[in-house]
Amino acid sequence: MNKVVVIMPTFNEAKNIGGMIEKLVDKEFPKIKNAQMHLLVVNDLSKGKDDGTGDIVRQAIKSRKNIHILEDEKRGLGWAYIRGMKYAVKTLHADAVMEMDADGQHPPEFVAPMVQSFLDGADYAIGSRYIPGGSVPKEWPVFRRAVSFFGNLFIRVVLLKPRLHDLTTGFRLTRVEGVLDKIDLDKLMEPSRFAYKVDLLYQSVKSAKKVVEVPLEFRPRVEEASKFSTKEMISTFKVAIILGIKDKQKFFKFGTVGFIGYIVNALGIYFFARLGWAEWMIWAVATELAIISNFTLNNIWTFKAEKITGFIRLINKFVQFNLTSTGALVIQTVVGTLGVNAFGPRYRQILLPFIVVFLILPYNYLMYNLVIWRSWKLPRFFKK
Ligand SMILES: Nc1nc2c(ncn2[C@@H]2O[C@H](COP(=O)(O)OP(=O)(O)O)[C@@H](O)[C@H]2O)c(=O)[nH]1
Ligand SMILES: [Mg+2]
Repeated sequence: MNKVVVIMPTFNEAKNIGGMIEKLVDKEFPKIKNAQMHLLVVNDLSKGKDDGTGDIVRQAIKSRKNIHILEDEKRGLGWAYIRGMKYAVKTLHADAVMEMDADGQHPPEFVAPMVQSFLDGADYAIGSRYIPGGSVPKEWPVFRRAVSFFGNLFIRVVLLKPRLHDLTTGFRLTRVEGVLDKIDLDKLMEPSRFAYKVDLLYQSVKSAKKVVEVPLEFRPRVEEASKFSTKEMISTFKVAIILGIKDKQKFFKFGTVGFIGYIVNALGIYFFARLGWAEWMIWAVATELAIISNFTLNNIWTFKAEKITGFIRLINKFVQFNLTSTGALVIQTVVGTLGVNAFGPRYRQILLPFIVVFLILPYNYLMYNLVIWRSWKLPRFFKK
């Protein structure tokens, strides 16, 4: 049976944790029949002012087999999750982990649908406040709602993730195999802050084949005050912007490599013509040199994270690369010919940049990401 570990970070949550354990572990867990449910509390100690959250958990552990606790000096929310996730994978052998708050804002009855989506094949489930069925607390003033909504919208745009609606939620489920085990937790950005969420989401969505959003009714806090602050918000935006730029860096590299390919092509034509080669040979060899240059530079630079290695694989991929390049040739020839027929030969030079920018570049970028280096995952409906 699949094992799901709910990781719950706590920092002075003595007023909330007892009730949470009763509702989650005693009431909700037994309702989930087809997964083995565990709770892992990651408690950060508050020097001198600790409210005894850990003692309450240890008391609860005495009469229950599926609760665990990790306790340490306070290092921040991201670190708590990192420690928790490592422990859940290595020691508890979890098949999936969940992120969940201790303060009642994530109602325990919303755990079951998340687990169900995992059992139905989801690799990453996002507890979403901004899809039908989800909500933010009615008690929230307009300003707080606006900050949450627009903050989210901003991150959706910056990260180019318009299909996802809640990128800052703290209620999520991650499959270990193929998703969590692909992430280097020691290298998360801003691990001491709430901003860890954005990097973790970004990396998880990259590896997850099936991402689903499950409605979450986000509730007001039961007791005590939130630990979220303007500082946390700013660092969250910062992480989103850095990740967004990193994503576009790849496109910039792709463009640069394409430009170098163009220079190689032009130089080839120039030199081979001076050598007095047959016309078709000049073009064929110069074009192939550009293809070789594009393939090599993209492999070691643009797509270095997905670098193709090994002689046989390189040859295979290089043949594929030539085929997709032929596709570009066909597009350019067909659209160029049609365009000149429609508008007249005077438009030949004007058509070229349009064809390159609006058709060839997107086509190549798509092919490289989907077929050659496979850094994008196809959405499910393309698959059998
Ligand atoms: N272990 C640990 N837990 C934390 C820390 N900061 C916040 N938490 C816990 O993370 C959860 C979410 O924090 P909360 O203050 O409610 O943030 P909000 O829901 O965004 O307003 C709660 O269960 C907190 O107890 C921390 O530094 N360490
Ligand atoms: Mg909270």
